[in-house]
Amino acid sequence: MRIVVLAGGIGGARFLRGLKRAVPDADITVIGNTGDDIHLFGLKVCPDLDTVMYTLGGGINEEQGWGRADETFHLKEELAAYGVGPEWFGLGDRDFATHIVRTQMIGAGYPLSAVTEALCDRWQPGVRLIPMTDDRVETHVAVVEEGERKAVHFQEYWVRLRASVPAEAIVPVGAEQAKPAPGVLEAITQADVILFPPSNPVVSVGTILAVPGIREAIADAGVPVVGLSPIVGDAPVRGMADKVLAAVGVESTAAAVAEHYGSGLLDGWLVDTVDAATVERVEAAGIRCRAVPLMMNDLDATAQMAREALELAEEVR
Ligand code: GDP
Ligand code: FO1
Ligand code: CA
Repeated sequence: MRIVVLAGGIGGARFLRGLKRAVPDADITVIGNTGDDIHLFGLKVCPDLDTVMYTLGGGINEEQGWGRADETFHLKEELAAYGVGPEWFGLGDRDFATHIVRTQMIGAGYPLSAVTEALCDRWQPGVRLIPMTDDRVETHVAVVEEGERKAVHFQEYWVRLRASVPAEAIVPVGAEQAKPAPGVLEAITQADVILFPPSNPVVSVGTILAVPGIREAIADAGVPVVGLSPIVGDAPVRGMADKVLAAVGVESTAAAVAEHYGSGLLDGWLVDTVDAATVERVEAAGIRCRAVPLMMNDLDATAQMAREALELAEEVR
């Protein structure tokens, strides 16, 4: 079975671990979000690609969900001693090596997709991880901070500001001009099923869908497209997805997220059992819906979520 998954960072990566457990023989292609990417200290950092790679490759900091296990921060401290920031972004020593290798290869002329493949040679994530595009896309957020309107990089909004200031707009800068990376459209066209994991609908899955050609290819693939809600009991399980949903005018409920994707894209939607009362609303929008446990507390529970998603895909096929 060929499965395509559109993934952000932590939610996508954890779901993928369960999916691999549920269907060990599946051929899984992950289309990764690169809108979170940021250039720091002359290096290109790809948080969501790295979160997927480290999580599936066994190098992730499990408690934190991002960054490397067994990490130290000597380099960051030395940079700070020179007064070189940003101090609000925690790049560790082990993680730095990834960004150095990536930046060196890009400088030598390799596209990000080839670089990602090379990095995955070390980590062996057990899936094919492709960035959504080789072109530069950076999500920026229009905020009002201390009465002043300005645009900040998504990482500054998310990590420094903790999404605590009002976001007026979220713009994947460069997306309109970006082309899907080699292999992205081919994987979608050849897929037997397409899954949206419980990733952020705006700044993870939404950014991937903003690359011209990807949304259209998914809608036209003619195979089941099934998503799992990142919103449980009217709030994100982790993080601040409610803030970015508000910025695009979508309420933080499992049903509203399904409607936001729409029946033109989504055939099936899983909500958590606590949201069972919304199943009817989602189905009224033309999307087949089931309520099942959606908390990724351990690998067994996550694998069961993946099985439920694949079962729903068979129902709507
Ligand atoms: P990020 O890039 O690291 O923010 O990760 P993603 O975009 O892939 O996923 C973020 C989303 O994962 C958040 O909106 C969370 O609500 C969701 N999430 C995290 N853990 C769980 C879980 O156990 N169950 C569900 N349903 N969603 C989760
Ligand atoms: N998230 C944080 O909340 N604080 C950090 O200092 C931080 C550093 C960081 C470094 C490398 C990396 O791959 C991810 C990192 N993240 C950090 C997570 C990252 O900001 C994620 O993109 C967002 O949490 C949302 O997707
Ligand atoms: Ca992300």
